[in-house]
Amino acid sequence: MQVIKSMNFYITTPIYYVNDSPHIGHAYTTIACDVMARFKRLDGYDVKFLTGTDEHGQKVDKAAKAAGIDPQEFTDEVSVRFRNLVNSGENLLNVTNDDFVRTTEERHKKAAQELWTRIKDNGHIRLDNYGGWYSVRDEAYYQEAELIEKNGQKLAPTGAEVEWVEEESYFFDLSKWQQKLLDFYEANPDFVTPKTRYNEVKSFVRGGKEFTEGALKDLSISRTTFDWGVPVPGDDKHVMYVWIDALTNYLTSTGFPDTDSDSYKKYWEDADNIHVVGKDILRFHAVYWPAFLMAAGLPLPKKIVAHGWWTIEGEKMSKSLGNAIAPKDLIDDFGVDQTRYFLMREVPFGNDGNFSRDAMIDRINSDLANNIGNLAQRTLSMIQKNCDGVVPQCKAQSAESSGLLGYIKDVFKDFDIADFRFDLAIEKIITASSRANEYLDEAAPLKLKKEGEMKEMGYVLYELAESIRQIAITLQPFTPIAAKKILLQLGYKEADFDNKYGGVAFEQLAAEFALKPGVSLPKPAGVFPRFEVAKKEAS
Ligand code: ME8
Repeated sequence: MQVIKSMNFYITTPIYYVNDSPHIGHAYTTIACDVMARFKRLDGYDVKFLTGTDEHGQKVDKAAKAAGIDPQEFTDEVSVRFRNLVNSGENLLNVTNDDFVRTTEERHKKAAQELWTRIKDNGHIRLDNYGGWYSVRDEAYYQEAELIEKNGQKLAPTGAEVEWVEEESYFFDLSKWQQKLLDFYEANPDFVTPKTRYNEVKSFVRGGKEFTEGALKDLSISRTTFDWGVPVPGDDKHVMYVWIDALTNYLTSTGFPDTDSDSYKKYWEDADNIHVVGKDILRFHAVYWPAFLMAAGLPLPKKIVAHGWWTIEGEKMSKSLGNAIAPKDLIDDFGVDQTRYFLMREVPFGNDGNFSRDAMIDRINSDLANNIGNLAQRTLSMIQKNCDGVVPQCKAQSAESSGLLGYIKDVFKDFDIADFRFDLAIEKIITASSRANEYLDEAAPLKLKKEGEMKEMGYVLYELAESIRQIAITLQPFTPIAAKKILLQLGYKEADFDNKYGGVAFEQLAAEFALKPGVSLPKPAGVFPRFEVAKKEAS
């Protein structure tokens, strides 16, 4: 039996800007974090999962002005769209976040001001004048040398428009952290995942292949030309740069600045704390954030995980193409479990991915309906019809290490999502299910029945039902609704899900928790319907 761990696990999504409507890219990060959070709970960890909205800065201020309303009213309205994706609203994505932080909340302003004060008190902030390029879309400063020219216009390397900004500004002495950051990366080679991104970050801080002193410039961290932000402590003329404000959200939710609180100790000081982000914002998380924290004398997160970018039917998502897909549309069309499954299955985490309806329909039908769904439906209805709806007897060694169950035991040995490779964990589940389907065909329980081999038939059905139990346990983080339905059809009760694990814990994969012969099962019902293209697409 697996030993229950007492480790704390804290996982966060980026906090999303409220100037945009949620799309598949936001849903992807949030679902990935949820799958990991559920996985860790089922594995015995004490988990905290945080998401939220980034509500300050010039970009949001401009969007509010364009809508003709006060920024607070604007953010109150639009942050609901993001809240409705998660557990703090309608929960369209069926996720299990424990908190939702909005940067306009008092608790957050307090945390951001405290972080600023600590950095300032440690001598790392000074007042000066800033003159340079700023992109509102990226909420980022760029050096002249980084800019690209297109049709005579200067643009950020991301293609965003830039404007020349000159104002009094507070500066963070980022240039002084170059060597300390490099030492830190060297000592913590797993700080950034995947490895290619780790190398990218190191190279950025080094200033290229060879170490270039001064590659990191001091960072302007306050603005005076608008006021939609957290006021700088002791100087109300300035608001904080939106990124120093936003990054602090990860501390806010742990109770910071109350560093004596249990939750701060548990989830910031003594946790495996991980920030999951898209590759677009890796630099902020893997360079600025550790430097801010070191300067404030606070512990650093354990890991930054960067994922790739989704395109839609081969095209970049963009406002001008109008091709962004709203998570709600996907869920309405395909179902929430199916959407979660597809996004986690389709790309190796870290790589870019492409969404296409055809690929989605193919996955739903081949993996979920024809493979897992069919296995459960065929097996459970045979038990219903031929075994009086009661778990049949097993061979003495069935739950041990022979035949189908031996094979499945090997597949699920040390079941894990290593390096955020959701696709590989799912592959194991599909391998187990495919083998069970083959066994069903080979062992042909109905043929055994015809031949009067009722006992043998029972043995085969027992092995299949027990395999399905293990498949459903491992499916829980990915497709929680269907996995639970299957487990209920195998005799589990509601109370088995309402516990600290959030479901049937992975320790129950062990043989000692195998199905008990004689237990009566409810009538089965299909859990993964086929997606009928003609019917749906025509409507
Ligand atoms: O950057 N593919 O917020 P944001 C995959 N507020 N993921 C995508 C995506 C795509 N096409 N588009 C967006 C911000 N994302 C800041 C973060 S954190 C302290 C502050 C996801 O609303 C991805 O996770 O622009 C990306 O990092 C995030 O949305 C950016 O969200």
